[in-house]
Amino acid sequence: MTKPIMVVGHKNPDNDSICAAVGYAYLKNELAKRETKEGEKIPKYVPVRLGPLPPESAWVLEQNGIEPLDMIGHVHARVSDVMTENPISISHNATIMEAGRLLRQHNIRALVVTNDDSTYRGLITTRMIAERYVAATDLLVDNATNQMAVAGDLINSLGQSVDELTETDVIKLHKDGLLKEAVEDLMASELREAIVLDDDGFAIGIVTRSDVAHRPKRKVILVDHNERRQAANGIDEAEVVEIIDHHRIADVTTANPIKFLNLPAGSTATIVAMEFRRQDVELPAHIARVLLSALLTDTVIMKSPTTTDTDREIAQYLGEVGEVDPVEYGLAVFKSRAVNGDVPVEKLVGADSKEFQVGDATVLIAQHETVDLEGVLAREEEIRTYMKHLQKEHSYEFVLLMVTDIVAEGSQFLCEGNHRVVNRVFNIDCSNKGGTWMPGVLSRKKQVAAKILEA
Ligand SMILES: [Mn+2]
Repeated sequence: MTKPIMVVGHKNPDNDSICAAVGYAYLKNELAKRETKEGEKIPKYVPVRLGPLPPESAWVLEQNGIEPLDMIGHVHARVSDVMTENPISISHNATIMEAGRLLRQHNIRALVVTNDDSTYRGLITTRMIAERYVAATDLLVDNATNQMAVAGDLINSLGQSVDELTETDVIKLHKDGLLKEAVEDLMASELREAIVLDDDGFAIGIVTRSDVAHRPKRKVILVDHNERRQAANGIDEAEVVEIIDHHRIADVTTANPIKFLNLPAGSTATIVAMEFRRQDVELPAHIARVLLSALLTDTVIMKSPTTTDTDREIAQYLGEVGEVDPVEYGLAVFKSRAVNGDVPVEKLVGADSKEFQVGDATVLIAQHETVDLEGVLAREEEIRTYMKHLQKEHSYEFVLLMVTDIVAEGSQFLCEGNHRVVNRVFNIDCSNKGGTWMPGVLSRKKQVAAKILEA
């Protein structure tokens, strides 16, 4: 079975990472249907996420009748990527003859032995049966007349119960387990097979040494990032087959040339929408609205200086196809974010936070967009305590939080840790109680991170 290709945004997903993944997976599935030759298997593209769904994304997906994306913990190869599903089984009460017949019939080397309630009990393999037969020669000793005794023993063995030969000391795996670890265990064991059990103790798969001889890689398409530290764990072991992004070119590497589409647009969703037009794929209204929502959150309803003419043109196009007014739709999307007072501080600071490497140091720049700046600042003490905790726990040089007021069009800077660089770059003292108001600063990427990285 060919495994689906995952379309995934960055860690700590924002609305663009979610919606660009949804939109691009839709586009790729349409293209796959168009381009796959008859008789060939159509590849499947599945949007996934690396963290909690932002509240506005949950709202957008629900409004447009799209199932929430599955969350994945990593892209390392898993046991389920190589296992043979639904292994052939035999009751522990069956005879060796019946086991032999099943093994021949299915041309396999191992059978799952089951208990009376069909749960897994052990394995019986061709090798165990062969060893049993070889053992019959023990009766030979030095007297030729004993050959009859050997033949008799062999005949008896056919009626012997499977139970007597069942190996119960078998490596047990979980389908979501890391393949790398399974391989190590399997190579160190005497048996050539390992069994995959579900939570109820039923055998759902079997993994043999030959299954793991060539390590399969999981295929992924990255959207809205091309930086390893923002990518799924295990990205170095996966096969990145495409990248669609609007961030600076960073450090994800590939073994082969790939489609790497990077444009200085306001959102990845903008680029995805352009791809629908370029490839001449019909854009349904609900996908248009999903993409529009991401364009609008990433560009703060086109107020952010990252907004390009292309974004404005695409927003209008998506509004027409999606039958909504872009600005009104944007306000509805922002309104769907939880009210400030309800947001736990971990989310307020952490939901949209990104790590950056500045020389030898790692810094964290977080952003919280709001329509109620006062409400957020009323929680300053709680927020700063949490920022200090984050800074210590991850040894960040500093943690900077931009509380962005999208109506007033500016950001309040709060900083913890060694914020010398922030002070110097912006000519402020951001450790002051209440923080520092930065009028016109809306974009973390262009107006904050870029300046700090250049400093
Ligand atoms: Mn983005």
